[in-house]
Amino acid sequence: MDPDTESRNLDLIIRNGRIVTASEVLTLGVELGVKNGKIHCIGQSLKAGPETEVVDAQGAYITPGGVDSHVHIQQDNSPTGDTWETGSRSAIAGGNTTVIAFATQKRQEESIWTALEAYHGKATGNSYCDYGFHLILTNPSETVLEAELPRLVNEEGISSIKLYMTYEPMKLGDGDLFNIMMKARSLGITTMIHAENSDMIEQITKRLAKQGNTGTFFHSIARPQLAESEATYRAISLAEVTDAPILLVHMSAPEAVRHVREAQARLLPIHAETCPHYLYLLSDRLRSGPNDFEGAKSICAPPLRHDARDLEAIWMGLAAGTFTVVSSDHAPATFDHPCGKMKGLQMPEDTEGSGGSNGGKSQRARGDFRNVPNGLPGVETRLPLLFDRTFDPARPGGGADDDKIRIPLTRFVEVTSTNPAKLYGLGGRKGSLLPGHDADIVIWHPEEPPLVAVSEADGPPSSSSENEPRGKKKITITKSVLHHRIDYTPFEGIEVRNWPRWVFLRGRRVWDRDGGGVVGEKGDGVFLKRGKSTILTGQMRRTGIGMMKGEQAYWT
Ligand code: DUC
Ligand code: ZN
Repeated sequence: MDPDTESRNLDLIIRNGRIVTASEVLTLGVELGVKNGKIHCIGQSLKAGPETEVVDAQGAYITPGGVDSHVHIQQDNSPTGDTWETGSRSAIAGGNTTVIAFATQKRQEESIWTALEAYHGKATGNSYCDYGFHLILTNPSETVLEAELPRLVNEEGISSIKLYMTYEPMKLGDGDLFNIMMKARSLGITTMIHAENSDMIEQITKRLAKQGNTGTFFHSIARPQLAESEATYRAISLAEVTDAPILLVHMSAPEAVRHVREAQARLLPIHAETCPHYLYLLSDRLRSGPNDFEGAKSICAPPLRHDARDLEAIWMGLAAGTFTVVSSDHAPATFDHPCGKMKGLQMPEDTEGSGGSNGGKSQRARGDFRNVPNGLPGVETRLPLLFDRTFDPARPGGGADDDKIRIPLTRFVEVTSTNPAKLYGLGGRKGSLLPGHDADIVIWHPEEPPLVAVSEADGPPSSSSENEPRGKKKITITKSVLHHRIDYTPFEGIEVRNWPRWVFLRGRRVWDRDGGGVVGEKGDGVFLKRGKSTILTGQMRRTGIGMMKGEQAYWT
């Protein structure tokens, strides 16, 4: 077929935008051609046929659909969080076309299949975006390791597991971590690790409680940076001795990140992940007033850190290449619900005049951080928050001179789409705007002329009905513009410069910010059977520090 005829058969052409990949910002005029849900070609002056939809990006940046590789949706332990319907809807509205969520094996379950079946049941037919699962392994019995994990990766398309070093119902000791890493390494499974020193946290928490220090702010005191850095170092040591690749999830502590950087400098296969809340928010948000419980809205683990220099160190790690991915760790709990964040607020037995056992004296409701569910909503705000700090490396100056700018657009694409896809076995299919990949595409609002703040008279950003590009206006994050089912956002009031204007999932428009919002449907998303990771920091088969070459052979 001659190239012109082939072009005329395209389902969709996106013109007049600036395509961003993990390595380049392409010049204006390079176009995307889409056919049968896949990116078919990238070229100039692509020919439209009678059936071809043509979209004018009006000079805006075009990035791959976001791959949020760490989201908690409809887990058994989070009854007031998002359902698959609301969580994936929120994902799409924030520019994500793929999420990887979790299926949790309960400790008493001998097999992993019970959990997998249940979690598939929750998601099937209910997702707006494509999705996969990581398995949270809590009972690594011989059968699970020897018989079930090989089937998990080779038959079920689940090529990653998550292990906890803290949390009573899920935590694993060093022996289990060691044995699982050995197995994961031999199967090509990617192992995610939540690294915090459980005993340290438990002892500090007990002592805080003894002194009556249970208010929301004390959550950040109970989980010091040292708890994260010690556990991170231990996890890296286990990975080194077993020669297994690992990813440390949601890193927040600069000292812990330093361990990762040092390990990577020795070419160990260590990956790291951070999240927007560890780039934007500080522990002062955990303080509640005398008559409120606001601090609970910012309780997550690891906790928000105390000092602006901590945020800066995480930005620096991102700019310097230490982090492989930025995920949201979307783990919401409704604030105003007795089983949500309010679980940590003990109502007084008596109020003034009720004549209770305290003789009618008024008592305040008492906050107890120990009972507050950990986690923050963030799947919808991840991309806009990160995009806000980017510059265009292809433009002279590119905006990098602005004080708050931290990373090039190419790095943004790398850590939010391309790397998570490759790390979790979706390379070649998701995370890149290249021929053969799924046509998962985000078109942002045009950014020129230069950005100006929205004035009061302009009204809220979502209320504009005319189909005008709005990239020149800043957008304020508020709970009312988001699509999760949670009654707050921890990023309330933060201004960002842009937001995904249109989102395409496998070539179909599913988000149109000015023309109806979510225009895709529940059930559009399909389960992704994933292959093995195709990205590695460092090298495998290295000799651990202080070990003889081949020493492992004595015990493997
Ligand atoms: N911490 C976790 O370990 N999981 C979910 C949310 C959080 O904050
Ligand atoms: Zn998490």
